[in-house]
Amino acid sequence: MLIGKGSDLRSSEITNEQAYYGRREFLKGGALALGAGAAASVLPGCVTSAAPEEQAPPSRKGPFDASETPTPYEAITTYNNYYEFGLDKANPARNSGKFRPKPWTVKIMGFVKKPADYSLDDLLAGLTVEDRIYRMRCVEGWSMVIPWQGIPLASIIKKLDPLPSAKFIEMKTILAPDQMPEQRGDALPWPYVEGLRLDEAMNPLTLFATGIYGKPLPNQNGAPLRLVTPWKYGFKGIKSIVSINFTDRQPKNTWQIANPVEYGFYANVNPTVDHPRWSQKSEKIIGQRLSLIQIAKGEAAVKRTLMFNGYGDQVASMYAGMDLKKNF
Ligand SMILES: Nc1nc2c(c(=O)[nH]1)N[C@H]1C(S)=C(S)[C@@H](COP(=O)(O)O)O[C@H]1N2
Ligand SMILES: [Mo]
Repeated sequence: MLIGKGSDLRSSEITNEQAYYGRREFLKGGALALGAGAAASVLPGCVTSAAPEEQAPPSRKGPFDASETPTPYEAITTYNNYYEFGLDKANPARNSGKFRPKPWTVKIMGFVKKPADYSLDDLLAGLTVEDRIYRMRCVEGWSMVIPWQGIPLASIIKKLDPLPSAKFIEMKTILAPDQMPEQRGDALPWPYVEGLRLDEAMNPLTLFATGIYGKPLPNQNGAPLRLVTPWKYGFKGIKSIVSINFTDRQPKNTWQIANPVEYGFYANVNPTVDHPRWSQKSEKIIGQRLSLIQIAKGEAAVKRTLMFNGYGDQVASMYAGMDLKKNF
């Protein structure tokens, strides 16, 4: 069954990944998993005789990049949570085609020296877009590995120059019921809101993403601007952001408002604190195509969930002395 997944390779996803990495090795890697004729390559001798580039992970790994194989573009852009466009994973891709991410304005307000309505271009002017391959773990128990393009939120915040009284930021998604069918219903209180402590917002891992696989962010992934905090559950990653408020009070976030027993402010990935209705000890890997080499290495479509999603070295110090069972 896992081997069979290899034959689901679609030309669209091959094209996207190829364009991103600029090399043909993905084609070869996919082909390896395809035919029964390749079965002999599970034999150890054949695995080691594979050409080096077939075994090599994608190039351009930076210090922030996860070593896991990125999830195919197809899966990242068709298996989504974006309730404004529908509650099923397939709905955001189907229902967001007419969403208009351009022109886009972001309102900056609160305890900050440069409050204003910024066009997206002005907000990001002078800042450098970076590549980051991050693990992404949804609170529902599944995960992906996503090659983002984006701007560290710290550089945006420095440019806006917060006042000393600013301790948190609160962000909002656009309210546009004419473009977002589910905002005409009451599945969640709209607009979607999220918050971070200022030090979390300034952490070098925290990104405002503008692209995936080197292409502009698709609507279903939160175009034109969405938050990425890879050590937190995916729901912190608020999409299509239209405002940032610098505040002295801990803001509430949408899932906490909707269900405070199950969802908190911090939402740090934590395998030792189970969700009231399910375990958080492991996660299903979405869209994983296993090559025979990966099968031979014992990789599986389920993995153990890591504390802080594996980013403890970069983030654990921010929570020193805190009871993470209470502050979930
Ligand atoms: N505005 C808004 N942002 C949102 C959501 C949402 O429903 N609305 N879903 C969140 C959840 S639960 C997850 S797991 C991620 C999913 O991001 P992805 O679809 O790009 O993988 O977006 C988060 N951001
Ligand atoms: Mo999620």
